[in-house]
Amino acid sequence: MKKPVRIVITGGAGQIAYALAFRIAAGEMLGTDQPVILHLLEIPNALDALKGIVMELEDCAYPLLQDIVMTEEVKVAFTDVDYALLVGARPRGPGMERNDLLRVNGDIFTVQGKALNEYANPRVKVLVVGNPANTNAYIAMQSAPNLSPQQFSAMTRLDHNRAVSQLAIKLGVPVTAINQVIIWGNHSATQYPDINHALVHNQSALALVDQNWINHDFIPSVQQRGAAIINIRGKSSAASAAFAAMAHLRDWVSGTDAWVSMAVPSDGSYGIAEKLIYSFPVTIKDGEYHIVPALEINELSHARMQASQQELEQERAAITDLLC
Ligand code: NAX
Repeated sequence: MKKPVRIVITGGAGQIAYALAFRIAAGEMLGTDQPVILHLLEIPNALDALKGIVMELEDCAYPLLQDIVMTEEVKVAFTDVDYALLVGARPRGPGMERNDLLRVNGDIFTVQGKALNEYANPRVKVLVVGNPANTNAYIAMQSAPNLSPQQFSAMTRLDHNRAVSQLAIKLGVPVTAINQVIIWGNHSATQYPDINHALVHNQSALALVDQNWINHDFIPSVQQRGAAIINIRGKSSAASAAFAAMAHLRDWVSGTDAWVSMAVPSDGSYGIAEKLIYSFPVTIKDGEYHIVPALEINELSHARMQASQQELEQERAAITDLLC
C-alpha cells in the first residue's frame, strides 16, 4: 500500500468542494491505490456546514480515506500537504467593485501562500480554482518565496473542456477525437479559446468549421459559458468545475502527451510577460508541465492573447502593494 498523501481543499463547505471531496476520497483523482488524508479549511461561519460534510465523508467508509482534518486555522490546514486545491474565495458582494474583489481575495491568498511556504511539503503542487483565479494564484506564488513558481497554477481546464465539448457537439464527433484545443490567458471573459491548431481525428479543425462560427459562436459561447450556467441554473458551475480540477491535478501528477490548458507562470513564451499566471497549452511528464513551444500565432490570435494579458497586468497592478 502506498503512503497516504495529504490534500487540502479550501472552501470545504462550498459547492465545488462538495463535488470534489467525495470523488477524491473514492480515488478518482490520484488512483484507487493511493490513500489520502483530506484537510478541509473553512471560515468560522461555515464550520457547522463543514462538520456535516465530514460526517457524510465518514459515512461513506471510503477504504482510501485515512483521516480528515477539519479546521479554520490556515496553519493546520496547510501543514505537510502534498496537494493544495485552493477553492474558497470571497464572491463579489453588493456594491463591490472589481478592484475591491481583487483586494479582499488578495488578502486571503497572501495568507495562504505564506502558509504553503512555511508548512506544506516543499514539493507541494498548488491549483487555484477560487476567482479571480489567475491573480489569486499569482499572489499565492509571490507570497511563497521558498517554493518554485512552477508549483503554482490556476484552473482553465474547465474552459478547455467546454471548448472541446462545443467543438465535438458542432462536428458530431466524440470528444476523444479532438486534440490540441487551447485556452490562452485569463480565466475570465477575455480568455481566448483557440482552435487554430486543433485536430479532429488528426485532421485540422479549421478545415471542418467556418471562421464565422468560430468568431461569433464558438469563442463567445466558451467565454460566456460560466455566466450562461449561472443564468439558467441560478448557481455557478460546480460538478464540472470539480471534475476539471481533478483532471488538472491528475494530469499534473500522472502526465499527458495530449495538450491540456493550464494557467501557469509565464516564462516569456509567446511574448507573455514573465511570471503572469497565464493559460498556455502544456504537455506533462514526470510531474512537470512543459508549455507547447513555437506555435505559429496569427495576427488575430495575437491580439486576443494580448488583450487577456493586459487584463492580467491590470489585475496585478491592483494588488501589487499587498505583496510588499
Ligand atoms: P461557494 O460560495 O459555494 O463556496 C466557497 C466557500 O469558500 C464558502 O463555503 C466560503 O465559506 C469559503 N471561503 C471563503 N473564504 C475562505 C477562506 N479565506 N478560507 C477558507 N474558505 C473560505 O463557491 P463555489 O461554487 O464552491 O466556488 C468556489 C470558487 O470557484 C469561486 O471563487 C468561484 O468563482 C470559482 N470558480 C472557478 C472556476 C474556474 O474555472 N477557475 C469555475 C467554477 C467557479 O466559478
